[in-house]
Amino acid sequence: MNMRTRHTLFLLVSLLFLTGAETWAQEANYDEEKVGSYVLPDALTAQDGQKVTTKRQWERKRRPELLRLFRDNVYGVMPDSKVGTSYRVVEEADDALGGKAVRRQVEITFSAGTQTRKMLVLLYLPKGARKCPVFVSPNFQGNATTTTDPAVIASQYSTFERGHQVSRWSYDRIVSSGYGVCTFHYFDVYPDKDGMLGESICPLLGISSEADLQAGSGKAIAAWAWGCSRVLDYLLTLKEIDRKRAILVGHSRLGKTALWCGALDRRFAMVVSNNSGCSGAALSRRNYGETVSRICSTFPWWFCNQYRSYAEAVSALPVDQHELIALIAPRPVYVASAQDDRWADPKGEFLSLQAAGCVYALYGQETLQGCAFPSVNEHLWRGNCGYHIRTGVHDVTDYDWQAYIEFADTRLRR
Ligand code: GTR
Repeated sequence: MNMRTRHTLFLLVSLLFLTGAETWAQEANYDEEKVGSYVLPDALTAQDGQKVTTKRQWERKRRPELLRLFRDNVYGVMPDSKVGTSYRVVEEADDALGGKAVRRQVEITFSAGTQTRKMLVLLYLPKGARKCPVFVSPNFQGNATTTTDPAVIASQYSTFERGHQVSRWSYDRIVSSGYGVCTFHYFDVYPDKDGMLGESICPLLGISSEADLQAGSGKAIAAWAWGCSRVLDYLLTLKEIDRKRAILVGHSRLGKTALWCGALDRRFAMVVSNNSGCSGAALSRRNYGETVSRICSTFPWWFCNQYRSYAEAVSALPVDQHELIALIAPRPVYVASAQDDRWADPKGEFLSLQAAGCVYALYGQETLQGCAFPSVNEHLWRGNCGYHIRTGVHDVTDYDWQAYIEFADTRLRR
């Protein structure tokens, strides 16, 4: 095939793809009138019908039950198998971010038998930090895309140029506010493409192919969540970090990941979902924007296999996403939406956080129950539940980081 034919073919394929994407977008419902009615599962009614009225009943019975239901029907988990872990500081300097920060880059090596896998962690700490709070947030395109800092090493699977997503990372503001911040490329754990199970961390944990998956086995989201917990293991070895103030932040698919990881790993003292949308913060039963049906057909490798069985029967799901947020209670949780990110259903994200309130109330906290949907760029914070919808598109901005810092400042006291 000559160059010209190739080029024409490429244009044709792109056109087909774009028309396809448009059809999907047209099919998505953006009309509030057409959302239809739905009944959410009650976070405070156990499967055997028992009503949960105390935090003890929640913690002893309903919480573990919901964790199992999310594991078996939505995300799955990584097997418990032991992997060897070693840390190697590959680069360190104390003059980063204009002299404000210590930069440390650490290679984590996981091993099982003869297999190994490496993860590269980038950490900025306020200079002289002792027991500082820390944000943990995986990135989409590789560590070097989060900054223009020339010393940051490119992540192994990244093909993007340095600084490509710099606008999403308010490192200066974070460090100036007294917080550490730590990131890693999510591909280091599980490359975000179909058919990558065998090329992910999973083989080290005993899952090399689809045939090894069992009920409750997770794939990409579960693996990314596992990765966030392993980074936290490392951070907890550092004297500069306050082990009681680690905050997990994730955007979009990594916001879904943050919520699931925060539910599983209670060492994260606060969890932030930035524009996580369908199968993240947004209620699945609301037919608005992206749906379970759509997400299961586009991204089947994100979820446990059982999730697909609800694609055309969302009302049969034994859970909805407000219960995922409730699994974070009583810890601070922040859900952020963006006005033009209709695909993620901002209202569904808000309603979900609001509905999680009944569990926060068991802990005697104020909640968003009864609050009206806020105006854009207004902070709606009650007790440990924080929400905003900012102007703009699906993204992470300095506005968002500023809110997360302020929320953490007021909720996570030393
Ligand atoms: C979209 C997907 C969303 C969201 C987003 C992202 O294509 O439909 O669920 O996760 O990707 O991660 O940016």
